[in-house]
Amino acid sequence: MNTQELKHLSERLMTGDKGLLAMDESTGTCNKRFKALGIPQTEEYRRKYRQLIVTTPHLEESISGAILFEETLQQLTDDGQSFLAILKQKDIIPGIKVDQGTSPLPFFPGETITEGLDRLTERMANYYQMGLRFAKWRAVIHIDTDLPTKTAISANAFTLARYAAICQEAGIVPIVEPEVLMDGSHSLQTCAAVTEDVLKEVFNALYEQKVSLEGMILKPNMILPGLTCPDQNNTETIAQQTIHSFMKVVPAAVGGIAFLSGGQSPCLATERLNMMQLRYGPQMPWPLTFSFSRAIQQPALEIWKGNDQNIKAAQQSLAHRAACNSAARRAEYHAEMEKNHTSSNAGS
Ligand code: 5MM
Repeated sequence: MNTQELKHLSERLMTGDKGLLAMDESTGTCNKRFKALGIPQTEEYRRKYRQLIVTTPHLEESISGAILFEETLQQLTDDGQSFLAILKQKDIIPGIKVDQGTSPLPFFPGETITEGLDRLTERMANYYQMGLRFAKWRAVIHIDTDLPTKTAISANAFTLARYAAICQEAGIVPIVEPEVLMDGSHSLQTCAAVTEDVLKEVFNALYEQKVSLEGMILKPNMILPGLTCPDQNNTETIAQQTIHSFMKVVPAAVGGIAFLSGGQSPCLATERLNMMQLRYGPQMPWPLTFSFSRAIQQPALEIWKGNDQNIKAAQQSLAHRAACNSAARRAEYHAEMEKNHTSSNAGS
């Protein structure tokens, strides 16, 4: 493992005021989002959509890296350029989702384990050859009565650490994504306690497997009340609790933290990131940014709807959301920026 190279790569991903764009929806997830908007669920429409994203003007001003799905690696634009080549021209580092989704965890109803370790070493070497320099693996943790169990937390932590070690051995920066879901009526405090438990277990496993923390990026959930919790806390409280929890359990050596949006509305996700930077920016030991999928893409998808005539407007929306999140990273985001962008709150 070349730890210096990995550290340098993670610094490039976390550079300045930029963040990551997650465009790695698996076929099932992408089709589900297309179906809701009446977009044909075909490979060609997925290609058209990913083409719209990677050719968006000014995207590179806010985005340092894009996480891709396997299918996208082979796809070309209408004029025959590979998506990977376009990203590289824009100096956006291409990454790849390498997990193969979740399966039920045997004997633990309601819980899941992420699949994809089989032959990962071999796959990773291929990805490196293709020019991919970072990867992503998502573990999913459910909150419910008596959930999550210790077994689900430790099985997922062990698997995340195995994946991260395999990445680093191949010269690829791992994005480690343990997502505690927003689904449910749990409180902010419950989300904080569960997220802290999960992160403690994840960092123990990473340590056991000799993963270089400087050469990895954590992609966590923000600390939020459940979607149906009657007490929806304000932005100030969410920012305070999120940073408080992470300061307790995320080692200072970690290359960076890049949040998932998890189903928050685009504006709220931006506003909360902004508040964290505004109140706690100078105290944080790690760079803190975004790695959103829905909170960047959903308004653009709703404008595009599969219609070529809407491409330009959809791209403007995508670049706008990316720019708002970049402003949030500088603690300079404000509601005025949403004027003339009426769909900014879509997609919750
Ligand atoms: C939690 O999902 C990740 C971040 O997206 P949001 O910002 O929308 O929460 C996302 O990267 C996710 O891992 C990919 O979309 C792949 O998801 P699937 O369900 O297709 O494996």
